[in-house]
Amino acid sequence: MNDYAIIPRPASVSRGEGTFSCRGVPWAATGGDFGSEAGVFNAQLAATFGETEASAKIALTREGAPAGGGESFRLEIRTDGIAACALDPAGAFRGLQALRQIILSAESEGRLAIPCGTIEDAPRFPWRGLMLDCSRNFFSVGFIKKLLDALSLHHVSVFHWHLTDDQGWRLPVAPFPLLTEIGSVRRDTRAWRDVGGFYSEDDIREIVAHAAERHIEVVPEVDLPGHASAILAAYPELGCTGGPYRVEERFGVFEDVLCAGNDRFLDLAEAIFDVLDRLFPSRYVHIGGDEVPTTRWEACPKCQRRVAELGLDGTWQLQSWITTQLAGMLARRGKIAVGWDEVLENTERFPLPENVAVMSWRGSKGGKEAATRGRPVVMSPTTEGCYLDYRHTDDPEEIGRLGVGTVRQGLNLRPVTPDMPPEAAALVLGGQGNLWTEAVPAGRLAEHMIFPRICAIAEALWTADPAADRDIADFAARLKVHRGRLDRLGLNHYRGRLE
Ligand code: TNX
Repeated sequence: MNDYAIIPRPASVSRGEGTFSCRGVPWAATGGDFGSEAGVFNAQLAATFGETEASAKIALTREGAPAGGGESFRLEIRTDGIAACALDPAGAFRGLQALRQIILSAESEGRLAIPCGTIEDAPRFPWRGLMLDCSRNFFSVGFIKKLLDALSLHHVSVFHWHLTDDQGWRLPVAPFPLLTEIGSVRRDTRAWRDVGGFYSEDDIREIVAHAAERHIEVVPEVDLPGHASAILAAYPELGCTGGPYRVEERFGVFEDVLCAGNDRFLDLAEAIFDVLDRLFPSRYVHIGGDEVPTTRWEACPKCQRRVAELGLDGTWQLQSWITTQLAGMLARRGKIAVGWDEVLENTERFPLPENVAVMSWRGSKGGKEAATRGRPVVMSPTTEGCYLDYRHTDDPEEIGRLGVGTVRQGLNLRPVTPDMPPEAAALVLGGQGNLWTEAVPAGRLAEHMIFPRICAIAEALWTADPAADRDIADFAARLKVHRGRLDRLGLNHYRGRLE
């Protein structure tokens, strides 16, 4: 078993002589070369153990750092002090999070000494993400900040923020005020009440800053042109039939999507991207593109006029035209569009633009195809444990079926499939777990769905272990210790067997 029981498993751990005594040691680092990282680390520990003065015993330094820079780090625990060494702030922060894990378990087990040793580490993939659906259920700023803090403990680097869907629109877009006024509220038919909410620009800035301090990039998603009931409820003229529409109170895939023949749709997209451009520093903007039925487009004179004007072979090619329009708008803002793997389809007349990254969810075949076609790829296949809304199971009868997930699947996530040519493999940015929230309100249940599966996914994306099946026993042994950390942070987690 790996010493220190860190998740994700570090590339190398070597044990030294003796121990670092933590008796009376204030858990706070002095900034050295990385003031902001020390500040966040100190605040994280203060939130758990109470405020203390910074101690010279934990230092941040460029000296002795691994040459790679970026997120790579070296953590040294000696009898007389601890040093997190990195060339870049991201590496210093990741090193401090490994240390936070060590401290959390020493404290929660009441241990008075930490064994000396050195950890050297660097990630395999840059994109190690979690997606949270804040449309089907609304999640408060406080919940998201707590979650980001927990994710940062596992070196997660991307928070994919699903901001819009049929059941609620969460993003203020000034030229279209009804999006939030009408589109953010739905009827909860089971509870007999209206539910919803949206984020103010200040809320969004607060979350983006909180994430950035933890070296987590926030990638916003606005799902177009499907999953659009909330938009249509606010602006019925953007639909093919003119409505009436309502913010959906049911879950599923709906035939009413944005009208592809109406230029106001493009104005709306421009306005949305202006807001996203202003509030989100990430180079990536997710444009959705999943599950878009063409039923309404088939019967809509305006859409059919568009089909004729563009000289398409048929209605089914309209979505690929929309993708090129949206990707073009983002390219003009210096952004890269990300789409669900449906954007790969029907691209005979409008090829997938160069600047579109593909998120593979219906298995990994879309991702493989996208990378082979030269596009960047993020893997989050339903088939490999990435769907955190799927119920946990340890029942051998159920394992492998769609709709259930296991920790082992997450641990065995392989964003680069063995049959990918090297040029394609080089385009795989990484992967992520997705928490869709049709059945998951904010709070204890959401945490239970996320943990510990995200710990396993984070490990699969961080470590470069080429073994076909990762060592579940080794992971399980570390997780046993790690659960104490999750408990100490007040995070709920699934406690079943790790099948
Ligand atoms: C499919 S994954 C969806 C979501 C649902 C999810 C439920 C994807 C791009 N679309 O709209 O919430 O399944 O598992």
